[in-house]
Amino acid sequence: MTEQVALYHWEPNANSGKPMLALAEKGVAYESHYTDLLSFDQHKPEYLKMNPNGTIPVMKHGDRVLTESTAIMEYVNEAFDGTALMPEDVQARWRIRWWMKFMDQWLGPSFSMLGWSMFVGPSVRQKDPAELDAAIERIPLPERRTAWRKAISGNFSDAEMAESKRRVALGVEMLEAELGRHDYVASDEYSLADINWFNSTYSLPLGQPDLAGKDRTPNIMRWLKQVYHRPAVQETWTKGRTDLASRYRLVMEEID
Ligand SMILES: N[C@@H](CCC(=O)N[C@@H](CS)C(=O)NCC(=O)O)C(=O)O
Repeated sequence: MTEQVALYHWEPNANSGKPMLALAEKGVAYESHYTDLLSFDQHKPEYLKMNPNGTIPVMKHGDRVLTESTAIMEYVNEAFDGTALMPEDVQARWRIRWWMKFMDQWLGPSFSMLGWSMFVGPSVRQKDPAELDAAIERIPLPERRTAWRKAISGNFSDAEMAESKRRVALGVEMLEAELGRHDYVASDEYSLADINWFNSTYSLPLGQPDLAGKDRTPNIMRWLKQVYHRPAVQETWTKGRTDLASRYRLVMEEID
């Protein structure tokens, strides 16, 4: 009997979107557990039993509990049949891992800081302050407690914000150049690197029009259009419940 897959995810972006898109590309049916980051579902005791770090996503496959979004994508690609999301060529595989590592370690946290200051903080700020304090106290990782406090109070420092903007601008430049060399990120085939990067860059033309758009970054716009049109991407975005899903639809209209 095939083992069941269950995915605990938030919106189909950033980290949650990685296993969602990988599973959809492979045609693997999964039990979807929407885990509402804005209601702090990821810090509830039943969730912490699966992932003591209190971060999303978590995937269960049979009795295996898997964490770390990029590592989960690699697992999905290897554990299931269907479209290969890594090419055969060994150098291309290295390049894909290079690009994913760069995003996860260096650039992703900057995209995240901008997203948290513009979307996550403002979305929860109006909740009762005592309730918010208690919710923050339940967060297991001290660095996530700090991020939540800063997002809620709008207290990311000017220096932190400037550094995040610098990194994002550099990342966009690198992506534009890379997509001039290859059809997709790191290779000429759609791969895990595209999923990884798309999840942080899908709304660039809307959120950062000074950095990305038809005139400034034609390669990124061509790539975004290709990725937006993938059935797996469209199907996955029907699972979005917040304003991020409306942003996805707006960009889709703009690039068509
Ligand atoms: N390295 C982890 C990071 C996971 C992560 O930080 N996820 C964010 C959402 S994109 C989260 O759960 N934040 C909730 C919180 O900090 O409370 C992964 O890639 O899975």
